[in-house]
Amino acid sequence: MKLYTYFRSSAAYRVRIALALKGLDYEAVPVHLLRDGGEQHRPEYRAIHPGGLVPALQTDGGEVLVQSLAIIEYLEETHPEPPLLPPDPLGRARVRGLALTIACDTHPLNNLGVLRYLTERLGASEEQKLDWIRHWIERGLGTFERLLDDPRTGRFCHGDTPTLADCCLVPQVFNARRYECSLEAFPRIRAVVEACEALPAFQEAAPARQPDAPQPASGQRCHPNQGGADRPSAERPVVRSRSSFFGRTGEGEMHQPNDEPRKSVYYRYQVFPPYLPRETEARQKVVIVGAGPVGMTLALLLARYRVPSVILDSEVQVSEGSRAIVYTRRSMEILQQAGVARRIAEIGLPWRFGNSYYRGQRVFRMEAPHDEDSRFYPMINLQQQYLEEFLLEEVCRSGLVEVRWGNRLIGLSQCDDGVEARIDTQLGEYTLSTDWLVAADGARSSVRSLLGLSLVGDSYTGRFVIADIKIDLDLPTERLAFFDPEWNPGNTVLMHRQPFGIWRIDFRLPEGEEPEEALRFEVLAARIDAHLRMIGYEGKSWELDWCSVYSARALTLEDYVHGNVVFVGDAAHVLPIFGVRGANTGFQDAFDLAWKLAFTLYGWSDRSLLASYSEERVGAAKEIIEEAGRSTRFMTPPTTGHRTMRDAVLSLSIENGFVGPLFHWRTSRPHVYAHSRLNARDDDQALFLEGPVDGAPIPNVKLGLDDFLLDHWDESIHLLVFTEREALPADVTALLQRLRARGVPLRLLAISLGRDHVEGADLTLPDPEGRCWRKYGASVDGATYLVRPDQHVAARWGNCAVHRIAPVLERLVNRLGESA
Ligand SMILES: Cc1cc2nc3c(=O)[nH]c(=O)nc-3n(C[C@H](O)[C@H](O)[C@H](O)COP(=O)(O)OP(=O)(O)OC[C@H]3O[C@@H](n4cnc5c(N)ncnc54)[C@H](O)[C@@H]3O)c2cc1C
Ligand SMILES: N[C@@H](CCC(=O)N[C@@H](CS)C(=O)NCC(=O)O)C(=O)O
Repeated sequence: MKLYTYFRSSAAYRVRIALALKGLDYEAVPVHLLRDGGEQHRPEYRAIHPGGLVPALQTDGGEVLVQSLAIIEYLEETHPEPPLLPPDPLGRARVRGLALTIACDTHPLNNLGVLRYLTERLGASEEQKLDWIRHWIERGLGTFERLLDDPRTGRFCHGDTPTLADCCLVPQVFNARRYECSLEAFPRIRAVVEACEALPAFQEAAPARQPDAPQPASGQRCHPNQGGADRPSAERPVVRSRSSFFGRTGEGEMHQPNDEPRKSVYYRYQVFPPYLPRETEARQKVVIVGAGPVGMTLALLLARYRVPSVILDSEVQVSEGSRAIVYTRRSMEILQQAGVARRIAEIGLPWRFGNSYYRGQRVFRMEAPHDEDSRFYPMINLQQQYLEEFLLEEVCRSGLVEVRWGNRLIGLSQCDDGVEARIDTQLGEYTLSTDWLVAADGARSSVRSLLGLSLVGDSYTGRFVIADIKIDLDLPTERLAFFDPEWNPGNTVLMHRQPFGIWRIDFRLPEGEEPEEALRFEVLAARIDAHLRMIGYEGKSWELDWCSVYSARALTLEDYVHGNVVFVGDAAHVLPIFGVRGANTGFQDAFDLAWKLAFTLYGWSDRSLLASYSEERVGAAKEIIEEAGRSTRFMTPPTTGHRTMRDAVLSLSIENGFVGPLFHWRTSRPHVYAHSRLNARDDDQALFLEGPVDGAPIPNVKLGLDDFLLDHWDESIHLLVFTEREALPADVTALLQRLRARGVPLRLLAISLGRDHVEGADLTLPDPEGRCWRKYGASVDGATYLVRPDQHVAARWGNCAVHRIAPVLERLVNRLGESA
């Protein structure tokens, strides 16, 4: 017998299980479903299976059978032992019913041809495709789980021996794991699958055991994580042929990113070629999974320490749709360090006012603080694709970061001192070893699933439509919020201007409405027209660029460091976008992590520095979750009580201006690491009436025309000394010199009212008007701030004394302590 098969085909997998259970020998002929557009479509194969699908079974007499279930029934009739169907008609009907729940109602919806139609013909994004896959698998397995709630279920689906139903269930669960569906809700399925997987027949039939399955390119296996590396193989290969139907041995090509440029009315997407290494590679220092805003920012911040990194991204182009459009001043300060702030400022739209309307009347006008010490506006609007493009340009310029497009992380295993990652590309699979792996792979993080980690927090019931339209509106760049608008009573509508004539309109889906319905063009257009009518632009023509449905979630991992895997950005936390928290929070993660990871890699500090990253950033996420919960409840009151309260605040505010601030939700702001383990125990907080406290980010100060304090910042730990003396204390400069000799980046900045040069300082910043002195509350000569590379204060003192500075420096560079 010949079985036309493909290692990952779950229909072929069913037949392989049946053949193995019955102990039948056969020749496997691999048909590669992806290579060159799919070998199953070639005329030679169509002559065997006119539908161009696997499996097909050729009997010894030359007959060709198609359809996995028909093939298994044929095997059952020709080789009745052991039976795969029960002896009684009712039992047989039950087993066939279970099998068909998978084979008819679940699997076909996720077939390769269907998925390609979705993305290539209907324009579904990769994310929508994944959503689709998971939806149908979870629905199908849900039905199966309920059907297993039956006294006839035994160790296996029906009784205590495997049947046709088990032959179908196990491959479907393989698919479910592959697409990271949660099996949490299916305890009966899990128990049955566990029993099946313990049997040699099921092990032999598994995809990883097939000769056409890709062999890892290099590296040693460590401890495979669930869903990660292949199972160890036992001997007794049933499948004999390694050569493909078309004469080539198979290398994996499963991951198929969408390589059609995404559609947009204003942005031209560039498609990058997928990457596969030609030969075994040396171990990397840092592998970052995800070329989103946070992954690329981290790579650039690491490059400042000469730490090279490899970024993997499953896609071959930048973000679909505008997504994050509002960046805060703090983000710009961080992006300035990454080298892209100027680019963003060139085309971004800065703003600082927000207007809230209730039933047609303006009830509150918010003004974000902005003064001459601000290099950047409180907010700047720019579509995420541009931000990613600018980051990518800088990444390429850095010469230290390699971006590998079309590289999807599918497995990982950790050893004591590193991580081994398995990567799937359309050109094949390979393995990459690294000292550290950073998960920046977004809200649906594969790394999180591979490590079996769960997020904690809240998900809110409200779902929101986000639509970007191109329209010419003569409105200023300000945030507009419309509470209880007449066309959408009880809900909230937000509007934001973006560059290139694009406006985002963001509103809540009516209760009970499905996202598909809300995104149907006619439905969406009617709502956009109604909104334009309400704000006085009736009949104005517009063009839709992108739309999506978003649900508010406020979730975080409890710990961001797991062995040598570190989480950042949306992979670490998923936050509501009200108050522009998504990407903006991620930049702060990256800034906190970059120096700590670099210091650990260089051996200047031990892992406790990374523990401080987790503590500080989990603390920040939890604070945001608390605040965001309030904003979200205001925007989308979850109960009648919340709605009554909110409406009361809104109506009162029409008459009483003081009420307005009550409902102004807080926007993203930098977190103060007040309880950081890195902060000084011995400082002089009380001596400072002004200025940033321990753990706070330092404020910017204008020093001259187009010259600000933070423009002078670099990757170092900084000692800011406010002094009028000729020279800095010699023992302090000597201490820094000793650490610098070991490579630690340290800088001494003197801020002087009258001097251009202070001896011992790496840089003297003249502050003739005393603006900087005042802002930092420096009231005595020698006032000193010890500031971490991420611009957060570690300590401040009224004098510049080596015995006070040394212990705090030791917290930051704790493996060089003695020599300091
Ligand atoms: C509709 C919408 C509107 C938003 N508006 C705002 C806003 O106004 N302001 C704001 O701050 N935030 C906003 N956000 C959130 C913002 O887009 C995210 O917070 C931000 O993109 C997170 O960046 P990230 O780099 O952590 O993850 P992502 O941008 O999600 O990047 C993750 C990357 O990882 C890749 N990846 C995923 N899995 C794998 C894998 N297995 N192997 C390899 N690569 C993988 C993905 O292809 C992707 O490129 C919005 C989000 C949405 C959906
Ligand atoms: N109902 C069929 C399904 C066969 C099928 O969908 N096979 C998939 C692999 S699991 C296939 O060949 N897909 C190729 C394609 O869609 O181009 C069976 O059970 O045999």
